[in-house]
Amino acid sequence: MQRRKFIQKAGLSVTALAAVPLLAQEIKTAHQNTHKPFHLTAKNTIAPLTICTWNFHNATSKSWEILKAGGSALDAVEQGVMIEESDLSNQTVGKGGRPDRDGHVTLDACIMDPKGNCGAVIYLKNIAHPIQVARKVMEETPHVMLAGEGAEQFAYEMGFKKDILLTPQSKSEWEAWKVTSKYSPIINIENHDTIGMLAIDKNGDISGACTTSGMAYKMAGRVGDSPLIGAGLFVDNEIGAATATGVGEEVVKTVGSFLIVELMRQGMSPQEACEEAVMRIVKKNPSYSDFQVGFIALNKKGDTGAYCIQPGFSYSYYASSGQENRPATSYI
Ligand code: SD4
Repeated sequence: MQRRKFIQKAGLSVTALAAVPLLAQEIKTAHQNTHKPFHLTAKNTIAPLTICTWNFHNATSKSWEILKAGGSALDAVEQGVMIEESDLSNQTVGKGGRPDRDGHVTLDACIMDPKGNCGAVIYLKNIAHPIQVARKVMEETPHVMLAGEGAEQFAYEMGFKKDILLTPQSKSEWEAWKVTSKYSPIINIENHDTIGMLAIDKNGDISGACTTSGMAYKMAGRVGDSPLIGAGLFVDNEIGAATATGVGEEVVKTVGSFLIVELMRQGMSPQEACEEAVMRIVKKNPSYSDFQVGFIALNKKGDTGAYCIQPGFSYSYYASSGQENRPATSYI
């Protein structure tokens, strides 16, 4: 009712508003009511809880270990995703990631805490744990994002060691690609491994992290959604959080993770919100059947959801009920 009233009255011209201060006050009140923080009741809340994109059970195991011991959601997501950053067989995250088309491994990551603070690194070379650097950007600088050489320089100043990120496996695959393949921005739908992780700690506080080497054989300098707050990851401690995997360009165009959190604010469940975010992409892009995008989300109560374009996406879930690989439903 309040909302309808606000919409009707918002249709009045600015001059009319200025001339009727009482009405302006009413609108302000209605606006405040409409945007009243949406608090989910603590009743039936599942916490602690951790989820991540794909079946990265080692990552949720690590994250759960921290949460179970009473650790913060922020530590849980940072250390959880670091498991994948260290895993050389994961060719979409950290060391061992596939390079760009010029043979350089460039990493993107971001992290967000319950207070809404965030940090990100973009196009970071030679550092094995971009998520840790992202956290340092959040905690040790007045900025939220550092890119390229500046990010690398900052990492060395923070004590990180230079590392060679291109493994023999990724190097030989890249060399084969140079001979047989041409550049295509479409990720093979079977070939996604970016990790986005969300967690709620015992205090009910939410954090998130996302880390990737991005699209294989991308153009030099290309940045996807994963380090962009709002696109690859968004956390609002009053509402919930969301994160993405898949073709970053599509996620950026719809500001997918922010969209999901806002839809949850308006009353959607995490599942409904993920579905709506995928639908926005599908509606805008007629070639949706050629690429994958998947979202996962949780709300303050600990309800979770996931949705994607192509079949085959799942997420790892860990709460006091145990660890599960939960398959996501898909548009196709
Ligand atoms: C990107 N979203 O850079 C990432 C890629 C990805 O699984 O998610 N791969 O566009």
